[in-house]
Amino acid sequence: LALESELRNAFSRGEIEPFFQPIVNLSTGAVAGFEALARWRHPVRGLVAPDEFLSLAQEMGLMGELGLVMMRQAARQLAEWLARHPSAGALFCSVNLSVGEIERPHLVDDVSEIIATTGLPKGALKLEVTESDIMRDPAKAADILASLREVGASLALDDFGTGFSSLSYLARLPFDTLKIDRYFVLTMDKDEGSAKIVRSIVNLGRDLSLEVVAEGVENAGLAYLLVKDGCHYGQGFGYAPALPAQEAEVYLNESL
Ligand code: G
Ligand code: G
Ligand code: MN
Ligand code: NA
Repeated sequence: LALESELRNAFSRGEIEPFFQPIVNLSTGAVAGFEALARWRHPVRGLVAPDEFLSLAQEMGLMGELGLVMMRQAARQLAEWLARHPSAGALFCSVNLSVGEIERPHLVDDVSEIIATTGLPKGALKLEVTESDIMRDPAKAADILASLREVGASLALDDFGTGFSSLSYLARLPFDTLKIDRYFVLTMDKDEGSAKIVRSIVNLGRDLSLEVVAEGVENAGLAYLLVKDGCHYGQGFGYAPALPAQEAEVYLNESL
């Protein structure tokens, strides 16, 4: 109960902030973008990980608020980095949208306003949604995703390979990016089944003109296998975990 009222206050007090996990070009190591991951900077408990507050936020109906706070801060941070590091090229930052959030009535207006006020280039703010979230109501999701693209966001399908979306839907939805679920990546060096799934997702991405990002790249051996399979981008503890903004900027600078 105490945690509940504290979490409610955390939003108004600005205690929720994004950390940034680098997404790198696997061939060069250069940072291509970041995934923003929420952290709660609690005045007494210190940094609280999402595992400890996401389900509570869900129960309390605060996920819309979380998405908004994360998009605002991530967009503002990215705009600063783009201004300071012109050599970084078309950097992007992705934010996770939770189950049900793509159906939130004001989402498209909010995203439009955030992109306008931060002046981010088209596609720089990327929204990650999961297959299962899309498949709740595919027709409705398709409309909303198209609107999000129209207002300048790009779209990633998260945890790809774990859900049940049919390829015919995937081909019709306006995604820019497929993210290979980390389970397949983590096991691709030991399990031929995982290796085949990774390869087929990379090929699917190529056929549909989608960028493919491998999650869970925990070591150089996995990065090597991914490059051999034609996967261009990855993220994982082999590069960096989610970092506070200042450290993420140092990582960016040193990768270029
Ligand atoms: O960063 P960490 O490894 O602790 O994240 C744990 C889980 O929390 C991940 O599954 C991640 O997708 C989720 N998560 C982190 N930040 C956010 C966020 O801002 N919004 C949503 N919906 N999920 C998040
Ligand atoms: O797909 P999702 O949004 O859940 O991905 C973010 C989650 O993945 C976060 O919980 C993050 O901490 C975790 N993560 C990032 N890189 C790695 C990695 O290399 N290995 C493992 N096991 N988890 C990772
Ligand atoms: Mn994600
Ligand atoms: Na994932």
